[in-house]
Amino acid sequence: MLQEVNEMRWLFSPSRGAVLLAVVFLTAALAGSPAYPQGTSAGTVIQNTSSLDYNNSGGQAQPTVTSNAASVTVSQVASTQVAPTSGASNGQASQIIYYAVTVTNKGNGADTFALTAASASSPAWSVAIYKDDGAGGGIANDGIHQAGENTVASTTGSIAAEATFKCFAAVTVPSAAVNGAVDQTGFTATSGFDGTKKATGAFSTTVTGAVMTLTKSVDKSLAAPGDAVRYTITYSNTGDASATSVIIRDTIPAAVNYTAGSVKVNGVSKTDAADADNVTVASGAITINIGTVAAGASGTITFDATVK
Ligand SMILES: [Ca+2]
Ligand SMILES: [Ca+2]
Repeated sequence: MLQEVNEMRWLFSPSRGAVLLAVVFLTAALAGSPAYPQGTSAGTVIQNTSSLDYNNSGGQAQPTVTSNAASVTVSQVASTQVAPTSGASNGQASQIIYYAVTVTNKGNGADTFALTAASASSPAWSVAIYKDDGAGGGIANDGIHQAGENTVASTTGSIAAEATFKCFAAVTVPSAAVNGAVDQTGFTATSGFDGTKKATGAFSTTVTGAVMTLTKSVDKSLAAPGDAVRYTITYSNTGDASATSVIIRDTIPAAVNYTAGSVKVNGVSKTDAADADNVTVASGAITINIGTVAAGASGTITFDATVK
């Protein structure tokens, strides 16, 4: 932890018009840029003496008279900063959104800040604060949440003036969240030295999600044995996020004979064999591996059969 102890002594001799400044730094600091708190560091003792020179009535210079030292000790002032102060993200049901937050000690002495975060939704969404500590093979203090970084943080721990603490407000979108719902989560860092000094951030999460629909039709409502029929399956993503790992399955009715090699996906013929074209027809069922369907996208599958 960065710690800095400064001792400053001022010697001022106005009669001579000379100013002597002696600054003694007793510093134990990490490598890199030094920490300069807002204002003089708490605990710094500022000492000031005066001196006087004179001659006696006979004109002989007399020894310099030095005053006592007047001392002022700098008191601690608490202050903190949360950055960013706002953020927004989309999230899908059951997804956890991680908002990176940096808390900075803007006071002039070491301080410990209590951290809280809460959802304003009713019922409230689940919110946690995790350290950006590199746990589980992650990278510490990079502002990116890696999978193992799940160490709960209730305070920053003691941090020096101008030092920072990095963490995440982790907002869980409820599994039953409805598309378009918006949650506001507030983050607060409160000084342990002076509880009236706090800083806040506000994070807005909008629920998005994939919504898949599936319709099916056949080109004849009345067909005699031996008649050919064509089935059409239409899939669509009416949501506002991509659907992934989409698989469509169709069990061929027992009263029809499937026409071998008749499956088309968006007009492109597919083989019945289990191969790289993502369509397989086996054991009386058609399996189509669609993969990802973007928001607003749709597609059509057709296959032919003959009524037994
Ligand atoms: Ca990280
Ligand atoms: Ca195939």
